Amino acid sequence: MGILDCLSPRALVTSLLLLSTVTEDVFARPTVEPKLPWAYKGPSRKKMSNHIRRAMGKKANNETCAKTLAKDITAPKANIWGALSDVETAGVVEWLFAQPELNLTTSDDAGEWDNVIQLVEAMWPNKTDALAYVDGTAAPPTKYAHVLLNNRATETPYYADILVGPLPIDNKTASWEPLTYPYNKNTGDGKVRNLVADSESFYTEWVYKLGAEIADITLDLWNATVMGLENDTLVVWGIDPVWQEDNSIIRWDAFWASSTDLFDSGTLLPLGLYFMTDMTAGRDPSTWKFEGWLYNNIFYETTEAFRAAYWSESAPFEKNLPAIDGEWAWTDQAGEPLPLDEYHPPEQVAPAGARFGIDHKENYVEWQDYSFYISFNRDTGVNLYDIRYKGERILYELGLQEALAHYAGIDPMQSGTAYLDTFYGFGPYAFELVQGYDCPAYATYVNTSFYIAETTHTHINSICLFEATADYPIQRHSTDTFVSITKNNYFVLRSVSTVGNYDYTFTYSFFVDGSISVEVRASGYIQSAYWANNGDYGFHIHDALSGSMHDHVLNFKADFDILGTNNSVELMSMVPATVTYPWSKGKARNTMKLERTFIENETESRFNWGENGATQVLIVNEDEKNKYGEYRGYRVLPYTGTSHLTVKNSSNLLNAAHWAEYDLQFTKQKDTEPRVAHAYNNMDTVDPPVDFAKFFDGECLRKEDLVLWVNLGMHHVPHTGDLPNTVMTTAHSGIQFMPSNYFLSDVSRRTVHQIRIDYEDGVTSHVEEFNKFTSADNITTCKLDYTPVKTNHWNYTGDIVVRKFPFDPNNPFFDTQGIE
Ligand SMILES: *[C@@H]1O[C@H](CO)[C@@H](O)[C@H](O)[C@H]1NC(C)=O
Ligand SMILES: *[C@@H]1O[C@H](CO)[C@@H](O)[C@H](O)[C@H]1NC(C)=O
Ligand SMILES: *[C@@H]1O[C@H](CO)[C@@H](O)[C@H](O)[C@H]1NC(C)=O
Ligand SMILES: *[C@@H]1O[C@H](CO)[C@@H](O)[C@H](O)[C@H]1NC(C)=O
Ligand SMILES: *[C@@H]1O[C@H](CO)[C@@H](O)[C@H](O)[C@H]1NC(C)=O
Ligand SMILES: *[C@@H]1O[C@H](CO)[C@@H](O)[C@H](O)[C@H]1NC(C)=O
Ligand SMILES: *[C@@H]1O[C@H](CO)[C@@H](O)[C@H](O)[C@H]1NC(C)=O
Ligand SMILES: *[C@@H]1O[C@H](CO)[C@@H](O)[C@H](O)[C@H]1NC(C)=O
Ligand SMILES: *[C@@H]1O[C@H](CO)[C@@H](O)[C@H](O)[C@H]1NC(C)=O
Ligand SMILES: *[C@@H]1O[C@H](CO)[C@@H](O)[C@H](O)[C@H]1NC(C)=O
Ligand SMILES: *[C@@H]1O[C@H](CO)[C@@H](O)[C@H](O)[C@H]1NC(C)=O
Ligand SMILES: CC(=O)N[C@H]1CO[C@H](CO)[C@@H](O)[C@@H]1O
Ligand SMILES: [Cu+2]
Repeated sequence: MGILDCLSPRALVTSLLLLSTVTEDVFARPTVEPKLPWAYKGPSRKKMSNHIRRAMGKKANNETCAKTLAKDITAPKANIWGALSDVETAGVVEWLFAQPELNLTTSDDAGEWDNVIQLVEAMWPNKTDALAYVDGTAAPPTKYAHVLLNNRATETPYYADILVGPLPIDNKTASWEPLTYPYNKNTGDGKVRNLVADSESFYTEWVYKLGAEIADITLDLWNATVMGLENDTLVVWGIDPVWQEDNSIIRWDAFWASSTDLFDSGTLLPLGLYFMTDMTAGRDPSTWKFEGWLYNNIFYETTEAFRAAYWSESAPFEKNLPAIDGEWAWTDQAGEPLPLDEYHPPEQVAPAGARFGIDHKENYVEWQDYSFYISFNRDTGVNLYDIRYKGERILYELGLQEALAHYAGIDPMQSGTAYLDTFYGFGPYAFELVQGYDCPAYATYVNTSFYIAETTHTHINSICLFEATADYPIQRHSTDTFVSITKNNYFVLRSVSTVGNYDYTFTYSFFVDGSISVEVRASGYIQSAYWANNGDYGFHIHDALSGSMHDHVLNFKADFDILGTNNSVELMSMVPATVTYPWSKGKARNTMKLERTFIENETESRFNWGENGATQVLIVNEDEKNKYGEYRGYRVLPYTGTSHLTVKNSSNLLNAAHWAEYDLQFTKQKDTEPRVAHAYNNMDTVDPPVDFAKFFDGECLRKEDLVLWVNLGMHHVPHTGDLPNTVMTTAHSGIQFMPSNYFLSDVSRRTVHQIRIDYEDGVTSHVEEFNKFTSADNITTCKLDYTPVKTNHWNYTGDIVVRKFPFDPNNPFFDTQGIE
């Protein structure tokens, strides 16, 4: 327990008066050219980018630009956060099948009552071991596999996280043990119940039986049935997570029309009929209880009651319109083309080829003064590690933790829905990117892989890396004698995960001023609601549709290491103040001032962006003051809107997503608290594998290794413009991390992509081009052609699969399916 460790004094609240000493007219012309200091002299691990420069120099100048991908470089250290090799995975799988006590069945042969391997992936190393290797001379941490077993050969099916190793597997040394330390479930045995073990029975046996029972009604309402026959045009699916209050397991399911074309419009076709099932009794479908129908906000406890009401002659049954698929729900070009739209729009090219390097084996990237390692896992997709600027680590880890979409509505389907998306996983759905659309045509791509059913699937070209020039400068200033202006060239890593109906585009950007941003944009199909009676929960957006209100909250881990791991969180607020000054002739002046305070411990470390955005959140190193006595640090600030969960104490989520409750949450870094959630938190919302609220046990946060868990998100009330798909212009949330007194001045001054033009009396007197390397040869080191514009899209292939058991590395095949 940290309470006793917390020896820091009570927060020192100091007020600072900012007395401006600038007296000169800021609009006056400078008499001497300002000498712009390049003041930062941090320890440089090595001269970065020298090898990138050499690689660029080697290029023949008749190469076309489209082919000048990132330069091959060599990572300074192995990527200890990287994926298992094919051989390592195959070794683990073979070994697992040889352990009789695990009683495993191969996925192809397994039914609902067999134990299967759900997941095999690299176990992430403890930070302490990782740093000893990355920063020191220690050997790389011993490799283990994180395996998730789906144990269904029992009345009480459960998932079990286990650790297998060391790797590579050797029959003499290999062993497995329950993996418990990263989780905090009360039972603490690395197991969580499986509430979806009988999904197949549910969606076939149970649903088809009910579908047949009310076929007379569905035929009359919609000329459609769901009975497991060829002519089914209805589909049934329901809430997630299932209701788990009071030791009962209840589901609500809804009837939807099937989409009638290749488009994925199913979530736009609700029909307004719902039913309840109580599955508390166990796994056998004969023990499940049908609990009633809901239509038009009227609940019928039995099918007989529903049928009687439906066909009643005395009290005519009120039928509502069904949602009907059509062009309104399809995404292809439609309508009169826009003026001049047939001409090609402007396009960026990379005339010198890529100006960055990647070690494809280690997934290590260098761009200008930045470097980082890429990691990829099933649950959360991309995570970045050891993000450095000029060799100095800024962040140990940065990446998505969990994403929820919490709906509400008059009906139990919308009311009961609060998706926790890592259940489905961001890794399995990080599909191949579309060149020239998701990323510029000149981007460099990285493959990613995930394990499923004794195979490894590779998403080809699923992460892209590229440089771009913003359509606005990073700096400018004009006077009546000169203008100085600098391009905003920045570097991007992007991946897109399509989890069900929604496409999340994740963008990590690195800027020349030392700032870093994380953004998420959403597109794809909304999950709509049936409109009847839903006016308090969404706009009426189509004949039978309500744009079902929902919150998106996406949690990111930002493990800052500012000049070491001893960091503190300083809050600096601008506050209104009434102050009498020696010069104010005894009069109080209404003005404002700064208030500074430190977050002392985990009892006060969860909070929201304050009113009026007046509070700066600074992660500083109190032992690293700059020469003016200010702490060097990084500031965290919203880039575009963010959100936390509106619902308090959600009946759907109970203890499964306490991470969504605030905008910003700081904890002390611990190897036992590596992730905000477990992918199967939705299987036990009362006592989930990871209950984030338990992270807050009062530990000290002054001069400690800190982790920020920050939420991005959107309060989404879909309007007509969300049809057919939500658009990424506005479905957008982002956060920035910016240096705050970290350098002695703006480090973007180093870029040569700036210019100063002096002029007087209508005549240009001097043009200072800072890029001294602008000979024609250097500008065009590759042949500019229009290849990027005409990207060949016939090479989009989808995922490649390699069978692991039996191991068959030489016969890869194509199959793009996240989870079978
Ligand atoms: C935690 O911080 C609060 C507020 O600064 C303070 O009241 C409390 O005493 C601190 N707890 C410990 C254990 O230091
Ligand atoms: C590029 O130039 C080199 C050397 O002049 C030549 O060997 C090579 O064939 C040329 N390549 C193309 C694609 O024209
Ligand atoms: C092993 O699993 C099978 C189903 O795959 C089951 O029938 C059998 O009872 C299980 N054996 C043990 C010892 O649990
Ligand atoms: C990682 O840290 C946890 C918690 O301290 C510990 O239980 C575990 O053994 C460590 N793992 C390794 C490989 O040292
Ligand atoms: C390890 O054990 C398995 C199962 O008993 C066996 O098939 C395999 O050949 C063994 N491997 C080695 C290297 O001994
Ligand atoms: C009902 O659907 C069937 C096809 O499933 C179609 O042949 C029939 O014309 C439809 N009836 C009406 C009234 O639309
Ligand atoms: C589908 O076929 C079954 C069996 O022939 C029939 O009972 C049902 O009415 C059909 N459904 C529709 C929508 O026509
Ligand atoms: C991605 O996978 C494809 C297909 O296996 C392969 O051709 C390509 O070289 C891989 N790309 C990288 C960067 O490894
Ligand atoms: C971090 O703080 C601890 C004690 O709070 C101290 O022992 C350690 O030397 C500090 N580390 C650095 C790099 O200053
Ligand atoms: C949350 O709601 C449940 C009932 O749904 C209640 O038992 C529990 O006490 C509530 N918790 C809090 C912190 O309000
Ligand atoms: C390009 O710029 C470099 C300096 O980086 C210079 O040495 C070289 O002569 C220039 N020209 C060519 C053709 O590389
Ligand atoms: C890079 C690559 O795979 N290019 C292939 C794209 O597809 C065409 C055929 O459509 C092949 O000829 C190229 O080799
Ligand atoms: Cu949304």
